[in-house]
Amino acid sequence: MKYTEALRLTQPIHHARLRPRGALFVTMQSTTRLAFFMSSKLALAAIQSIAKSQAPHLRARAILRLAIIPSLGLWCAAALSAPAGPQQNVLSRPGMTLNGKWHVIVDPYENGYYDYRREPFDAAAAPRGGYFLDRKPADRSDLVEYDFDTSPTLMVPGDWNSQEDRLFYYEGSVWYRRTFHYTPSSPNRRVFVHFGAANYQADVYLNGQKLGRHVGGFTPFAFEITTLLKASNNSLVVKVDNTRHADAVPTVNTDWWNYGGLTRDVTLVETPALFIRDYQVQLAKNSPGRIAARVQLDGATAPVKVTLSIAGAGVSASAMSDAEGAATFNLDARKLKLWSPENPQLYGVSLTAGEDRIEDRIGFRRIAVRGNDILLNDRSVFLRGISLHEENPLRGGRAYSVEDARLLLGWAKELGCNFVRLAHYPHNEHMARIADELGLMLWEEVPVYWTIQWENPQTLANAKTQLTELITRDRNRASVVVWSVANETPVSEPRTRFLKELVDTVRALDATRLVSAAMEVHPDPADPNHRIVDDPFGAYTDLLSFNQYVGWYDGLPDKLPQIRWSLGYQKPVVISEFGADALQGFHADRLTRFSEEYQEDLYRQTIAMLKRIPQWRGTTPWILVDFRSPRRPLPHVQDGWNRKGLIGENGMKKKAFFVLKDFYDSIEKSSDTLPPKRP
Ligand code: GCB
Repeated sequence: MKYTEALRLTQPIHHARLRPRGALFVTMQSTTRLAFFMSSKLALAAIQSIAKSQAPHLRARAILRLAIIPSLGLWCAAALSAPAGPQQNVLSRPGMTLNGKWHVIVDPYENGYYDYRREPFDAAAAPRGGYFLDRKPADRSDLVEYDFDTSPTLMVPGDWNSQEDRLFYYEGSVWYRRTFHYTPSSPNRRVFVHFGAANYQADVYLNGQKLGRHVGGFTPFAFEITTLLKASNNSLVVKVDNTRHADAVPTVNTDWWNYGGLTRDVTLVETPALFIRDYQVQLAKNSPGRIAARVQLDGATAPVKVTLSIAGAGVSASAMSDAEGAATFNLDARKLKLWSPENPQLYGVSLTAGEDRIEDRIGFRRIAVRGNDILLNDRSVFLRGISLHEENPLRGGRAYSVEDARLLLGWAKELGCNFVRLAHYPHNEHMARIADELGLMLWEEVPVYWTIQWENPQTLANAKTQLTELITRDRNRASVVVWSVANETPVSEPRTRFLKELVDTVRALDATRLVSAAMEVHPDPADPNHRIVDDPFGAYTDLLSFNQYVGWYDGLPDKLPQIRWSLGYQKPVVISEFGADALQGFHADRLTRFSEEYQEDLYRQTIAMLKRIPQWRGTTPWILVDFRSPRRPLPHVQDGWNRKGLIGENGMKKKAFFVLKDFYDSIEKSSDTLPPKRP
């Protein structure tokens, strides 16, 4: 079965039965929510009765004493604000899609969030305003200055910039609201609302109650809504804010479009009370021929039998969960056919625990480095790659769907790639799943880009969270072979410390893949043709990856034959970027900037230059397709597009596409798993 056929989220499940709200199924979150609700109600009632019954001086003291109750409420509200932990493989769970038209209110002054004293409405024990209340006037005299029902709509998933001309450059807050009916399929089920991503900050409310906030524009998050959900007329409101901040990840300065909105799928996900929250089923790192698996349950109060089976490989085993609700497996995997670009073998994997059952399609392969080689399943491999932004130029805007993934990764296959760098932030989950199917290895990355605040602990925590959410989502994807923690960050001690913490985070979460970062090159003041890579961070990565632009930002392509390299590490070199802008269809001689001929010549000469690096083991040139960037204003040439694509915004291939394709085809013919011939 293909991955697309396995998507089961488009069909709503309607059942008439009511859900019991037994104590066992009230989660921590719902308990605190209840406490908050009760405490604020109690406090209000008490204050009203004091106000009616007591003398003024007694009144003040009594009200002061009661202030403790709403504070308890506020404490509880704070406990509500974290999203539920990450869930593995939500795409295969039953539930209901919330994709489609959502009503939106554009709110540049954040009127719907702050009162006129700039206090957030949702910080009050009983909010008196705020668009999240989704109010209607109670009668003709009632004053309500917004109305979702008559406000315009935007499609979800989708960025707002490419859907509405007036929002093309908009950076700020937009409120999204969607109403829905939903009854879980049987009693005692739990329900979560899951967001593939919202750029950059999302405040989420259901039926007027705050579920919490998520920060970070490219990773998934979910909130449990079991006890707040009604059978009909639920109002789900999300304030999405894509304002750039200096202390954020990414920071204010990037070379891509800051698309805002609910950019990925939104779904209701239904599970039994006890369910499989997370799992990692991969080959064991140090024992070839064995699978090491860990399954994490949610809602287990006693040991539970967990089974894991891979029917196609005759594997089936069970284990009891431990005190943390985790079950571990170590299984014989000698019968498995390994996943590779030539044979992207995936196996149906099923996991069961109690009433829960979840199915996945997983590939098994080994990736490692040895000396200057990258080993895929113990054979040296050359990474025939390309970089890619998450944009569909033909429709415009962020890519989000299976079809988008097939279009973009299909172009990479046409180019002869076995490897794709998903730059510069986590792309949607479909990308990794389609790459699994197509046999493309992936480099996945977090937006630690250029000038992050290296000494700000909140910025570090933010980067770690985004990295954790990405790895948790994709660590069962055979396609993912590299986690990259940064791009072109300026060398300094605080920056290296920051990045080292990210490497530690990766290794703690997933020791089976390679770690890298796109580093920089520096010139030798004594020799104009000498380039050096000696970033101290290179000591912590598995690959020596760097971006270099000799011939574009650094002289003209004629310089390329003279360039010599000093590389500070004996590691496989993967050139994470090189390239030149070219406007598709603009033809001139090879020294005319922005012509296809300039780009074509630069590719030819760069490939020849890179062949002289003995430890060269792969590259991801910049970039497969032109992409939007506000840094690129040159009229009639760029018009707001970075033109370094090998394919234009119109989907037409430029001449350089064929230069790279010829090179990749020649490697493939000589041997797919050997580096190119050294000169
Ligand atoms: C880079 C950056 C990339 C830019 C590219 C360019 O080095 O990593 O994000 O888009 O250069 O086109 O200048």
